[in-house]
Amino acid sequence: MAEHESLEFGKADFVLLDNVSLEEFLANLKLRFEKGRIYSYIGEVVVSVNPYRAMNIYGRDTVEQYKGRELYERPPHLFAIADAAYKAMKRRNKDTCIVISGESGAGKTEASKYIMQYIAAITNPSQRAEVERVKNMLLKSNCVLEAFGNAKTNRNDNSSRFGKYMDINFDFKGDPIGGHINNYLLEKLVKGAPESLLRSLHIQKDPTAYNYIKVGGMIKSSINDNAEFKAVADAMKVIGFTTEEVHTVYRILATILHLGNLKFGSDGDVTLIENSKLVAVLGELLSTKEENVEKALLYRTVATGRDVIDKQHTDKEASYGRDALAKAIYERLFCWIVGRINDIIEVKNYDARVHGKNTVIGVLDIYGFEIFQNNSFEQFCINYCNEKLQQLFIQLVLKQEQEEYQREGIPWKHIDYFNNQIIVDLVEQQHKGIFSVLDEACMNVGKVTDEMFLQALNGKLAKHAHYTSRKLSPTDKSLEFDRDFRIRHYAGDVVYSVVGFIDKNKDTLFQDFKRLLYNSSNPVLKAMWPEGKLSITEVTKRPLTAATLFKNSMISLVENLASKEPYYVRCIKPNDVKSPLLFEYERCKHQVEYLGLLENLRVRRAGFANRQTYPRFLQRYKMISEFTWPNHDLPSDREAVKRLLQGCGFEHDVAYGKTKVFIRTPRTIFSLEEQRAEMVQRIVLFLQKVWRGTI
Ligand code: AD9
Ligand code: MG
Repeated sequence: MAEHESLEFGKADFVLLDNVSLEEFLANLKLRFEKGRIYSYIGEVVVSVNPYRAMNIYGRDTVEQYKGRELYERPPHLFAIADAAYKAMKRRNKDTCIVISGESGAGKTEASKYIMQYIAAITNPSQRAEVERVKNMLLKSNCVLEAFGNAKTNRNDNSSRFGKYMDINFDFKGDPIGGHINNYLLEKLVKGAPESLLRSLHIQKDPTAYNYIKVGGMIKSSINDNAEFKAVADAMKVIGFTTEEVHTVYRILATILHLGNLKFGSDGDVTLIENSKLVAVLGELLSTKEENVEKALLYRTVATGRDVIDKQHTDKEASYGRDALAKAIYERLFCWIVGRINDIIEVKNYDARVHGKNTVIGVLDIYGFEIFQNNSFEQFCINYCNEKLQQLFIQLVLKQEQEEYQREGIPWKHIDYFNNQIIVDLVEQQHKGIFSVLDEACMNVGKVTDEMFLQALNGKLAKHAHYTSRKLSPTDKSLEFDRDFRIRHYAGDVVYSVVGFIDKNKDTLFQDFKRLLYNSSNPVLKAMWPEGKLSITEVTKRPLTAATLFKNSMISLVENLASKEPYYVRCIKPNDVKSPLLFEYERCKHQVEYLGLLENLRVRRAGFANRQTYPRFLQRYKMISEFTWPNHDLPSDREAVKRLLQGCGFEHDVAYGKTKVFIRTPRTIFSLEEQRAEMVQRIVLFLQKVWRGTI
């Protein structure tokens, strides 16, 4: 329970509510939001409501207040959870992670930045230059990644279009020594993507001169382009990008803009480029010959038996190829930037044999659950990712917790919750899952259409409780025949349009483009396209599909998180109009429901904050009781622990399982820790006296 807060701000920890009901939960959340208390706890889970205004709660003085404190000693704050994760890592030498979830615009990315900032602020007390350097890199890398990976959407002006998981590595002293970033599925929509950055290139003053910016349709945004651009340029320099690399980045961005303006037409049987002057510009930007650019745009080299022939595109194919190229270039650029940042921030010169194990805090900031007017393959992947994370949360917080009480024979009334495994399976299961059906459709290049893919889904999933389509529910007018299917996600129903699923899932970039870019005389560009060195006859192997790559990366992400001690931040978006005053009740209620916060609270209220095996407990605390110090003569460790806790007056706050003791409130642990520290001090003083011969 968090102290130092008056009740006029509501209950700082939902555990203290008089009744666990949705109404009480929301009333408390609303009251706190209105009083400017944007953070609350459910035990150790932080619930955060986006304030949509600058809060004066992240400064140096606040950092000092939270540094080294226990969670319940101060009002709820992100800093407290960051400190808890940091302490757990330091004290127990354990890898920890902070998982931030919530829907688009709920405040995840901001939260991840405050957490990073806190960790940077509390580490390196001895001001080692190397640690300062690493910290600076970690913070700066964020700015660069956001510039390239975020976009304005109608839900968030600065929406992350990629998922990010960042590991921060620490040395034995707890100072950061490096890091690593994993990025997940950058939404390859050039439209609207790095708009502010593209515009800042000043190729032509009027941004509407570029088709790719125009399709984005959101020229106005709240972000200050020039300042932003300069910040990014500076950050890249600080991180260690060379001048040549930075120039290449600009050239690539300019290339993308120009590509968007290329027009194809036909003259009889011949496809041609109408504004051919642009081809020369592209050749120059890509450090390659103009005629090679033209050829790659208009022709495709195909191997037929032993012959290799150039096949001309139709103008439609050529336009398609152009867009695919622009997206692919952008995605490559982004992955290359992440790779470069990783090269620079990775842990160097750390010898575990000399310095001990290096430990990790992972911070996951991944796109939130999304429902747009029009939902496509990207939303499908994003929402699948959220199902995976919800499953992990269920596994760790709800399921394992309850199973452990059962195993240990602690009296426990089971708490019901919706297990979303069935939806995870619907997407990822071998053979029957949606990804498998999609991959199968993509095997038959050119023959299977999006509609046929939908028919295949209808055939396979007709009976699935979480899947439907117009064919399966003919009366449902909100679904279009041959286009839509609906998934009942844990967070709500989403209708997806199959249009584009097949194209987006395949690696559709013509090999000719890869060769073109690999043969660039710009070494940075060349390095981005290593597979372009394969000759035409070598490229028969089918690349993995986007769905398979994404599924694999999600599975390994979840494995990685599950191996660490998790801390959770659950973000809530109070309204859709970015208002600091509005708490839209129904919207918030929906989020509280699907985030499973009530179940979380029920388990927490019935549960125990801490558990330890009897021997481990004794090892740590035996010095505080005359019955156990230096050794006990009771029949079992279990009895000894009982005796110790009775002696301290904590009997009411604990339960004795088969192998572990369970402690209900953190306060008890804190008190045990204090007594221990006091005893250790006394013992040390005593021993010093013995050594000096004064006793
Ligand atoms: V998305 O899934 O990437 O589209 P996020 O990451 O959940 O989304 P983000 O952190 O970008 O949302 O927050 C959206 C906006 O809310 C920010 O740009 C801020 O204007 C605002 N925000 C969020 N958290 C805070 C905060 N702690 N203090 C002030 C905030 N403003
Ligand atoms: Mg974000």
